[in-house]
Amino acid sequence: MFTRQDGLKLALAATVAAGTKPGLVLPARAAEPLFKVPPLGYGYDALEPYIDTMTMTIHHDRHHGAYVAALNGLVEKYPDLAAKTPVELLSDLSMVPEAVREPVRNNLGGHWNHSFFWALMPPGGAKEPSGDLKSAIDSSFGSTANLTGKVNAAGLSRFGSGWAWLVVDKNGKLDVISTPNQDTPLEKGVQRVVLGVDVWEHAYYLKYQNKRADYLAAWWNTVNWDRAAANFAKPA
Ligand code: MN3
Repeated sequence: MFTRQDGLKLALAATVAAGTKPGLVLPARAAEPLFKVPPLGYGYDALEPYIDTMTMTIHHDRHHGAYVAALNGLVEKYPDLAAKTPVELLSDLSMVPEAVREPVRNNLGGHWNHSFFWALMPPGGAKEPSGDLKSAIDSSFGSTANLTGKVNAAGLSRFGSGWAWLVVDKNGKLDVISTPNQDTPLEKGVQRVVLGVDVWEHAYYLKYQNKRADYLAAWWNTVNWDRAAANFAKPA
């Protein structure tokens, strides 16, 4: 979804549109915004009854949409940002000018996190892990049930807003981590992000209100383990 090639292409397009080198002057307003909310690829109602249609609609169109709108505003002011891919920027936020580092962390992070999240949940895939991923889960956690318990605990103990993740850490081992706000696991130097769950209240409040544990328990029914296996097999 965010390949280096895409980033370069986009940067080149922005440069051509501006008719000059990136960063020297503000580019002309592009006809097409650089960042877009990716289509879900399935219906807003496809994850019923686990995630309700209204939540999916508002979450995807408005919440994710707001991160993307803010991000496009940032890139308009700082066109050099477009020279790097989202993964490159989020993996090393020190390369982002300090004046916009926090908004980039929040809005590019929000864009990356949500794009990852939607792509993890298309209906119809495997309902449980198998193959290499299953072996790695058993080796690291003992069982899939132990893994889900650990992810749920990470999500429940995240005070306020954030995410819980299953990652392949910098040493190549599976690990469960949590990030606050829209921080991504990429800045932890992980090799791969296998799965993740949004525990912001906006992800569940309409249906589950304050019962984050009930949301997390239901959420596992939406995980497409074929997607998780593909994430496990390739870098973020
Ligand atoms: Mn969210």
